[in-house]
Amino acid sequence: MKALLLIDIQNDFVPGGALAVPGGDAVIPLANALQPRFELVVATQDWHPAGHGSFASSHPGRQPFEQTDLHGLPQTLWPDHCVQGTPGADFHPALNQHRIEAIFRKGTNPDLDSYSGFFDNGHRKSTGLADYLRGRGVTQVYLAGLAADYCVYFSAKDALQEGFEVFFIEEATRAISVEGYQQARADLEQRGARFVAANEVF
Ligand code: VGL
Ligand code: ZN
Repeated sequence: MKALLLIDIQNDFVPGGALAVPGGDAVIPLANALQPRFELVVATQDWHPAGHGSFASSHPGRQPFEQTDLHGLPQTLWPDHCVQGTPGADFHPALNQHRIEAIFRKGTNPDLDSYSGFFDNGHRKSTGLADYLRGRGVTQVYLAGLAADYCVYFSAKDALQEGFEVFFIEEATRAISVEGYQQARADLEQRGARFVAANEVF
């Protein structure tokens, strides 16, 4: 059984949003077209409290995209984004949500960031996504969404580690940084993820 995982297709990650991924809105028509091909569609949602530790604004004198240490973990500082209950945290209005059966929210702990839909960045706490998928009989996980080099990448890595077969639908993702994505892709290929074109899924 295969599941489609829609990662963080939220207003703040598309052009005009607080942490816009270049071309991020281009993933939406494909994400919609892919959904009917799957028996199970699940979404993740970046869902930070105001003042989250990953926000540059929480660190006086620091700027977005600088590196820091957050309670012992390396952390990129981001513009304030996906604050719980704000329009930026909503799914993009063009995303078809009718077939999404479950939504896993992440990044809720103010002291810890969470790129993956499965675990926080310290791998301390599970979101329950892996058990949910196993409970539904899923063995193959297909990934689409934003951003290819952060939340999609870390979700793919954890999915592999959790024993799922992983299919990365490259055209249905966009990256914050092209170089970052090249590294992410090489790492995922080496770990056994498969990169597939959308028309291989249809
Ligand atoms: C993301 C940076 C910070 C993502 C989330 O969804 O890729 N990136 N928070
Ligand atoms: Zn975030």
